[in-house]
Order: sequence, then structure tokens, then C-alpha cells
Amino acid sequence: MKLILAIVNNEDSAVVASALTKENFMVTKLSTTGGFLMVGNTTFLIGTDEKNVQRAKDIIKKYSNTRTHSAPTTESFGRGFDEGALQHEVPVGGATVFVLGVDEMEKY
Ligand code: 2BA
Repeated sequence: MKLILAIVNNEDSAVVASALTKENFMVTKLSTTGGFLMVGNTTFLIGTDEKNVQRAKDIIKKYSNTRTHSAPTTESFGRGFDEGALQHEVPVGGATVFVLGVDEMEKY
């Protein structure tokens, strides 16, 4: 048994969730926040047999797009988001995926 943790852009999360569910994966969707941009993203928890991990990763990859996000530079910190604040573009995603071993899973 494996636990897949997949961090996905909010804009892709509905289509990723629905594609996984359609392929019979059990999915829990958490609202999370990236520590760098401090912008909302979605973390999926997917418990599945090891033989299904690659299929889940393929689905996540297929529906997760890379985007750029505007972020304040360190020189702008403390100046707020006024028009003089310096911005730079940061690439975000597709998805960041972790695969963890699971010792036990029980349902009561
Ligand atoms: P954030 O932490 O908000 O990061 C957004 C994007 O900013 C990252 O995209 C990366 O391009 C850049 N970035 C993050 N930390 C940086 C740093 N210390 N210096 C310079 N640039 C930095 P992604 O790598 O695609 O990550 C998207 C989101 O996935 C992250 O949002 C975070 O929520 C999560 N994530 C990515 N790698 C992770 C890891 N190793 N552990 C835990 N969460 C991770």
C-alpha cells in the first residue's frame, strides 16, 4: 500500500479530482497554502496499491499545468503591494508528487 501526496494548482484541482475518481481512485482533497508564494493550492491524499501508483501519477501529470505567478522580490518586502513594489515571475507546477510507504490502513 502506498500514499500519494500530490500538490496541485487550485485551477487544476477539480479536473484532477474528477479524473482520479473516474478511474476508481479514492481521493481526499485538502486546501493548502504554498509556503513561498503564500497562495492557495490543493493537496490530494490518495491511498492505493503499489501497482496503481504509476497510473495515478500519469493522471495527475496529464491534468496539471505549469504556470507562472507574480511574486514580490526580496527588495520589495515591507513595502506592501503598492505600484512601486518590484515583482518577478515564478514558475509553479504542474504538480509536486510524493509517494510514501504505508504500514497499515484500516477502516472502521
Ligand atoms: P510555493 O511554496 O508557494 O512555491 C511556489 C513556486 O515558487 C514553486 O513552484 C517554485 O517554483 C518557487 N519556489 C518555492 N520555494 C522557493 C524558494 N525557496 N526559492 C525560490 N523559489 C521557490 P513548485 O516547485 O511547482 O511548487 C508548487 C507548490 O508545491 C509549492 O508552493 C509548495 O506548496 C509545494 N511544494 C513544492 N515542493 C515542495 C517540497 N519539497 N516540500 C513541500 N511542498 C512542496
